[in-house]
Amino acid sequence: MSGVSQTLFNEARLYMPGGVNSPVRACAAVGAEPLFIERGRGSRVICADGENLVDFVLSWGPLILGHAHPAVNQAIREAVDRGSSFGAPCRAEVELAKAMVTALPGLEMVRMVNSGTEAAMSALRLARACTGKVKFIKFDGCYHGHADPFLAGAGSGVATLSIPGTPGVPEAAVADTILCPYNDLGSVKDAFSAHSGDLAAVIVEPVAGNMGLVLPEEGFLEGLRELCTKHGALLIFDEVITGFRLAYAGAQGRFGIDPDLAAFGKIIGGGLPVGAYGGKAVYMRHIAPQGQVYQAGTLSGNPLAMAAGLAALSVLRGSDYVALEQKVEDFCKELESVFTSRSIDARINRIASMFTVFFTSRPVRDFAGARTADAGRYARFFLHMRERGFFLAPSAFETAMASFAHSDEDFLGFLKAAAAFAG
Ligand code: HOZ
Repeated sequence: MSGVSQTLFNEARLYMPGGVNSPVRACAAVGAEPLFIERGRGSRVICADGENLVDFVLSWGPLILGHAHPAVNQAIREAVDRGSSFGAPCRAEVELAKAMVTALPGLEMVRMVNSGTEAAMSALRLARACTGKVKFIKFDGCYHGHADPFLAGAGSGVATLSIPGTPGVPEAAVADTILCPYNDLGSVKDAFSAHSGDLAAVIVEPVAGNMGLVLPEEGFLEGLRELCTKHGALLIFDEVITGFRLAYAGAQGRFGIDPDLAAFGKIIGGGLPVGAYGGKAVYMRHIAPQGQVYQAGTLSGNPLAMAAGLAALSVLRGSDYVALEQKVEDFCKELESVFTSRSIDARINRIASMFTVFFTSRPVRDFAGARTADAGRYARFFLHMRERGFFLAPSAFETAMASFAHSDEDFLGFLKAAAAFAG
């Protein structure tokens, strides 16, 4: 890091904890300092020092159309000319809600909020209210934002920074959080037996994206659906990452599983801060003011975020997800052979436009598996790739994102740079 970025970072540390507004971007886990990004276009970002990088972080997922997509930017410009916030209903929120309900098979009603954290937290509150039960199951290494009950066995920054326990979170706040290993249906059955009658919900990332990328094994999500139905618990899909990325119909559409509730964020805001939760009308009707479950927000349904999300979804509706997935699949196969042909232990998990390189010899199907990966080698890989013009997630416990804006040259360049790393 040099010049402008260094000056900015020094100043940032005076005024903000760690110099950042969200932990992972500090890049400490890979022995680097944060990128101060000036602008982005398509697949690339330009940093304050002039560094020009092909971006595989994409704001952690929202930018599936790439940076500064013209249709999204135009929608934001038009919206801001009409006013930035009203604290009252606007047309765009109705249109975005309708677009989401039309796209996602499990969604009958939706409530807009401002972040994925808020969405997951509110979905859990609703599940508890509807069932009259308190305990819930979450999976080790899954991340559902930073609301207190989810900060047990959490992935993302909590895993990246190896934060032990959850300082500031009272034990009582996580006492009703039952942890199970991802992809382990047996342990979920055991939890239902042990806490029979007490479980309000099972919350799961249908494809886990916060312990690196981990795919659900055959029968796992179906099994969760069956167990929830059998025991009167609600199944909550956290689709903050997978919504409109795994497919236009999300994970629920792609896997054909019908969750009771789901949380969204990222892509539905087209790059602006947003979240949403929704699901079956029979549950959503309990939200105030229709029902008694309180949840509110001054900036919820914000006209700029709604306009950006709506524009993004309009473009995505006609986009070729299958072609993008094929491109990423071909690329990942090549990438894995770049490593394995040089006797470097590497496993690449991938689906749709997401992938994670795990430097390990064993398949990664849960958080314990993700932890077997060599984080030191990942850090060296991150630094090597950044020097050659590629921005990867600065943590071994995150997911690389590709976009419709990534070109064949971007993928080929990545492979060349990775080959140089592999030696
Ligand atoms: N929780 C996000 C990653 N899964 C954001 C990380 C950050 O910005 O620090």
